[in-house]
Amino acid sequence: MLSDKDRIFTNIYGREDFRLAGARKRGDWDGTAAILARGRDGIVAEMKASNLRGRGGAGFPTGLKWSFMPKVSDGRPHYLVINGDESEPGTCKDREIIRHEPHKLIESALIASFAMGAHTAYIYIRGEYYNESRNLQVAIDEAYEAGLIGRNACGSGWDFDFFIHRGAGAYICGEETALLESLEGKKGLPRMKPPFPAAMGLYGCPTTVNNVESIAVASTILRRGGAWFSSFGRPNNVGTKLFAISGHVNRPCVVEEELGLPMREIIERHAGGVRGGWDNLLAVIPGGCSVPILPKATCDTVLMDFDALRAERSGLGTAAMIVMDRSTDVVEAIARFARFFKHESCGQCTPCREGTGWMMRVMDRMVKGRAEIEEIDMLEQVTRQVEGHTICALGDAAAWPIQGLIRHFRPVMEERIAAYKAAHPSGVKGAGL
Ligand code: L3W
Ligand code: SF4
Repeated sequence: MLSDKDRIFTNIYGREDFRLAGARKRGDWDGTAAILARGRDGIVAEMKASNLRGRGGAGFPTGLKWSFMPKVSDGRPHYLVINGDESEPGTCKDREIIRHEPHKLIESALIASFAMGAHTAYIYIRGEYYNESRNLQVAIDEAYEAGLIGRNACGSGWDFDFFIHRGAGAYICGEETALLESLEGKKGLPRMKPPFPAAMGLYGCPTTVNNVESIAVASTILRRGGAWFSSFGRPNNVGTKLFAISGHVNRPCVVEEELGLPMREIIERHAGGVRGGWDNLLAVIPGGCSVPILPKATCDTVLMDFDALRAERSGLGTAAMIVMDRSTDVVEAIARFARFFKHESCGQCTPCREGTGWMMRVMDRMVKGRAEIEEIDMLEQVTRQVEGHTICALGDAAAWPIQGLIRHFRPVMEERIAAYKAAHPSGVKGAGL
């Protein structure tokens, strides 16, 4: 359990002023020049020592990612790009940072950019986050006015500019290379990797793309030390983390906790427990709609971190916990995700473009039970054909929730098919794709 003194985002609920005066009271912009004076290598070393893993879904070590940026400039500018596209269903944590803690984000962006030799940072914000981007712009303007960013930021001798770019509503633009394309003014189509953005990113220049939360914790890590941050959680799964808890709980919320706590404890302590009590729980999707669902039996004991959830064949993802009680039609819930991924596929690669449509149509029939039992295995096989065979992770993300459904709720699907057959003894009507 995290105590208040160890919370990084002390204004996450917006109870205090988000502007510069309020931020300074909370400790932001305190000694920033001294942090910059530690030099690029010193900052990157501290971030590595913190063992922070990316908070956007993939969990890639942040300090290591920063170290990939070229040390010596070949004349191309370097860029930091902050991913605030936050479109993963269930995920609403970055929004709270942008609107209530914008100075923490701007200060951290300065430090991160300096550490990677970048004079410019862009934040790509989900288009619907209009009020959030307005708060952030207020904070950016204040920071320029106070000399904290801009020419000779914080008196450090480093020039630093920070720009907001608002997205236009495509989920795929949260994928880092699609985001870069969109930022360049093009259609948000993911690029093949490698080359990774550190070698060839925005406008073909060395770029680091980090999630909002990954960046926003940096100033506190640099102030309090990598060892402090890594003292929370378990080895390889350290630090504090924002969890977004939604669905059938008594008090949906975003809360900062340490990694590695039992899922049940987080839900009961912070979200007021499951509606109707823990025994009324059916399942939880622990990391946004891209990761496989977990049944109650697993939720009883599983820990909320990268490795524990991976061991259960799910994932931490964005740590957005979607809680479903026993009133949930779990087949319909996963079918809705299938519709979402079909809608959001950019259509660039065949397994995803065709596979998401195929999965959606079969899932729609599964909801009604209008299918053959053998089609459950066929559906599973289709997910395997999509997974790992696409340019970006959207294909995987479309496949995994269905795999989780079949793994844990196959009897529900079979019962539904049997019920439909019983109600339609003359045969399954309208089967087919
Ligand atoms: C240099 C190497 N850089 C990897 C970098 C790479 C990227 C990061 C992670 O997907 C996941 C996805 C969603 N040299 C490198 C290297 N990198 N190897 O490390 O890369 P990767 O490919 O493992 O993941 P990704 O493509 O960034 C992200 C999942 O997150 N997700 C949802 C995301 C939604 C949101 C949101 O709404 N905020 O984040 C949930 O699970 O499915 O698996 O930077 O360049 N050798
Ligand atoms: Fe586009 Fe899907 Fe291919 Fe990603 S996996 S590039 S979203 S078609």
